[in-house]
Amino acid sequence: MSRSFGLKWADLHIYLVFIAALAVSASGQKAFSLDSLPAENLDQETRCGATIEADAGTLTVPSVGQNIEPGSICIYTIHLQTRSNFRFNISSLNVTGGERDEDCSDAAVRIYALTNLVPAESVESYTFCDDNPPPTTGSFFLSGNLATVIYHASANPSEESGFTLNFEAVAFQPIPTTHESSYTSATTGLIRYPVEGEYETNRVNTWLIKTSDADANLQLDVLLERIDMEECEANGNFTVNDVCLCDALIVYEISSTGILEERERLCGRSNDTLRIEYLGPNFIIAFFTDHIDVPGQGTGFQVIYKPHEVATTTTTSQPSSTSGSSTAAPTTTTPRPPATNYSSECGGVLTGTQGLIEYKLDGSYSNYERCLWTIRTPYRSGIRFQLNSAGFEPEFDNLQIYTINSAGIQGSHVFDQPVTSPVSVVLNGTVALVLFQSDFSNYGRGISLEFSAEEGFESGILYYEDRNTVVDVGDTVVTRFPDSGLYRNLELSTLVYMHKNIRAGRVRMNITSLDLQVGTDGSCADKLHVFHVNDPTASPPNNNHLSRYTPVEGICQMSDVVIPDPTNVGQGIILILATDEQSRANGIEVAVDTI
Ligand SMILES: [Ca+2]
Ligand SMILES: [Ca+2]
Repeated sequence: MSRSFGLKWADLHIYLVFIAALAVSASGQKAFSLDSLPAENLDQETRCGATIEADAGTLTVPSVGQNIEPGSICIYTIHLQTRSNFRFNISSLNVTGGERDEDCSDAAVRIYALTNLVPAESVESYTFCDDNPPPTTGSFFLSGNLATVIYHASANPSEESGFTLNFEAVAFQPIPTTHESSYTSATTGLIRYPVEGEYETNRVNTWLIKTSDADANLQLDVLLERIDMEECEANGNFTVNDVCLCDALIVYEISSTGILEERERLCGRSNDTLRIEYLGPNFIIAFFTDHIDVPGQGTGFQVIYKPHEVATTTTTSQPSSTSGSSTAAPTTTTPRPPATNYSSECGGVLTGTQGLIEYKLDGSYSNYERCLWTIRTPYRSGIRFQLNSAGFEPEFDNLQIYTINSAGIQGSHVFDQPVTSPVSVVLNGTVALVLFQSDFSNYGRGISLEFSAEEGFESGILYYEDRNTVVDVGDTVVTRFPDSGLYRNLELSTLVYMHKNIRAGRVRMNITSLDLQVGTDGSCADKLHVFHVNDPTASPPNNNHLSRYTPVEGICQMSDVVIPDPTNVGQGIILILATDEQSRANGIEVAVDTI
């Protein structure tokens, strides 16, 4: 059984659940330990950073038991909650590269004020290390209510390396600013703020994107779109240079040595897409709004980021560097992507902008195989599938690809011929099911199938989760979806249950709970689609093993199902949950076993 969770952070509200573990009351004080942060998709070992929302606290780096990679960086954002202006003191500091290092270039703790109220070149900041220590008097101060603390770990750390930073808000007058913050290490993402309607005034929101946790060498492309926010000019009293003093979106890049640099500052309105290429792997997006409650302030912005795509170099000529060599045309070697993008198993979830399935590539498949992989290219609107090789029995054994949308199956393609040189197809969709099936006789070599996301983006889906479960004889799998709480708006999620061995039986499903939003006209506003994997009833060759079980319009409440349901049976069962942009409910619970 394999199971995978998708990115689920596009709306920062989801992260407030995580942050609740850190949040303290306005006057409370708490030590922040990374251990108290719930696991995201990443081991604590590799994660180094957090968002902190409090008026006072202590940041200890590393936290107990934490192992910080030499030379890596850790990033924290601190949002004061009710008062502004920071008082800091550093109660312990052991930050040194070993050599004399007055400019702290080998290792450092850096603190920056993040604000739209001063120009980029005037931002307040501090840099400390052993050879440039904090003031001996203890305290030092920083304006505003938002700071970022960046730790550049030494490449040659000692056991004592690290620091302890205490902070508190010192302004006397409380300020009624609402803060929200989020942290992610996902290498691809979409931030739309607000998800719908107009943003609220008097807020500071940050998104800390630290993809170096996943890959320190990433370069990112960041697209800023749908910019629609208040600019001071609209109120008349400001010069052009001051227009971003009211509401503003700022993109801060953080270098591999922990130096923060403002890359973009935007306000006003634009339908153009602003593209930042080759951004480093770590950045902060900060959105500031002022206290002026002007109706119609704007619908916010959208940010899409992804690894920079290197243009594919297609070698068409003989290799030029091999003198005297008589090799044939160069063979393309496909580097193996990370594990989430790669499968050599019979089925699973692959997520990423590209990936590879190699199934029984060096041997033969068997008769009666059924393998189903779920492929997700997050927030992208098309997927290219390239079959590099396959030794199918023509027509009777094949690879069936189906893309999914809120209506069910969106597009499909069947590869049913042996392949020795790559063939490819592009299908519209952001998620696909890939079914390999072999019939009762005659088999051949396995398959190598690559996928890669196309250029376009799918912005109609904000949330997803894909699960893919292999059910063996005697297993009973009970799934509640979502695990807890309500499902999301604009969600498109998939649940797949495949029988491990179709010669040994089939899977059976009972829907034990179904609570999705019903529209005012009684139709399903949010819907569940069920498909079965079964042999077609038509004469072979058979290239469509998926059949719809639920009505075309989907199902959404218990009156739409029967229990027990003796006909909800197949070699595999596929559930698709598709929700609209508003009103959420509890979701589904199903019990799956074998017969
Ligand atoms: Ca066959
Ligand atoms: Ca809904």
